[in-house]
Amino acid sequence: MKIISAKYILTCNEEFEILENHAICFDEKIIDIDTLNSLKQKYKEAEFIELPKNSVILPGLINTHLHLEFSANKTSLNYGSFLPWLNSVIEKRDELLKNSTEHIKRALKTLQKSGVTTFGAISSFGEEIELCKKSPLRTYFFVEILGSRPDAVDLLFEDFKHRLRACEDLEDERLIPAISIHSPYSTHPILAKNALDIARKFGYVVSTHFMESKAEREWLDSGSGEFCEFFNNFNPNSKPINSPLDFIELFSGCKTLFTHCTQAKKSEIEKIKSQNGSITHCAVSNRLLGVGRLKIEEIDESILNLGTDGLSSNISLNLWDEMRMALMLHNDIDLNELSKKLLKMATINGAKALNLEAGEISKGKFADFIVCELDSSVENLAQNLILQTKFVKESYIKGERC
Ligand code: MCF
Ligand code: FE
Repeated sequence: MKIISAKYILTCNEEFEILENHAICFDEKIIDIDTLNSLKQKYKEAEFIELPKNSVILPGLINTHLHLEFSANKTSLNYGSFLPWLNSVIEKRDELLKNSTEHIKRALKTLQKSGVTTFGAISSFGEEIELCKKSPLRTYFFVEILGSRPDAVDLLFEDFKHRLRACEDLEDERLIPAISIHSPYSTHPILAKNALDIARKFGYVVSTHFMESKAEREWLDSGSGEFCEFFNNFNPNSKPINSPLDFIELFSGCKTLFTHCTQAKKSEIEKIKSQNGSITHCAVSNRLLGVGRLKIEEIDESILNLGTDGLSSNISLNLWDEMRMALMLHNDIDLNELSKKLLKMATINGAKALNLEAGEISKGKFADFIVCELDSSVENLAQNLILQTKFVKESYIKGERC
């Protein structure tokens, strides 16, 4: 049992309470929160961790959506518009995957140093699983399934189950199997249904890319737009395989993170919410792929969480960089209000979306927290943390320093 105290504790709870000159008593979980004196009185045998005077404790950050596999990318892919990007991914994929090990290791280090304690890795091929297993961070390993040809469904499903089994074999508290249905334009509903049956049976969390681009909107609504040419290259007379609302319905009963949603309609967002799902916002990725800004001010804050997406559509996997960029991108929202909202998206809301008992400094939650050093008034703490933090001083996961 340990006690740690700080000038400020940003609880990131629903009310966004900030405690001044308080301390936390913890083992694997948070046992108690009070003034240092009362905790020392109450838990006499606990070891005391002394921090510098200007320390701030907050929950470990949660990056709910990234693709480690494409970590080798710097300048290989085309940015600015979705279809040219997608075509460049298909063209450069093998090259990017070939020598990615060192890049993935570096990416995992960045996550750790920046204060991420949990992340969601979307995995198309599964090669990065051993590196995730070695990392001290909690990984939700989203085994991805995709493919639109009905005649390939059986083969693709077998391959998916094989990759999922490999993940299940390594499962422990820090490597959690999860499922990713790539998107409504790329995944046949039978394939999606089969994978989602497994998710429901084992209670796996699910992630999907949804309504990311105008091209996706036009294709799913009317079989028109840029995806028409894209699919006709593979198969003349292609038609969309999912309708947006039916696609969302497939996920009912599964805890699902719908990523991007930049082109989603109000009715679709309402349906996601009514199914207890959440929306993952990837601000930089959306900007780089030219898919429009997610109007976060129009969406219920509690269903929003934050991801960086991969280095295939970002220049950094550091969630502080992402929050800084999001502050600039959503330039009509009050700076301090947006700062608080982003910090909640990156902590408590990420945890809720992943069904994880963490993401806030509250009794009974896992002792996953980080320590930053910052001189700031309490009023501007949220915005100053985002503006000034690149790396954190310390990270604790399940009460252990890493
Ligand atoms: O989230 C971004 C943009 N939207 C869709 N897919 C991806 C993103 N970053 C990487 N991807 C991957 C996806 O997992 O790119 C491939 C899939 O493996 C595109 S489908 C050929
Ligand atoms: Fe993605």
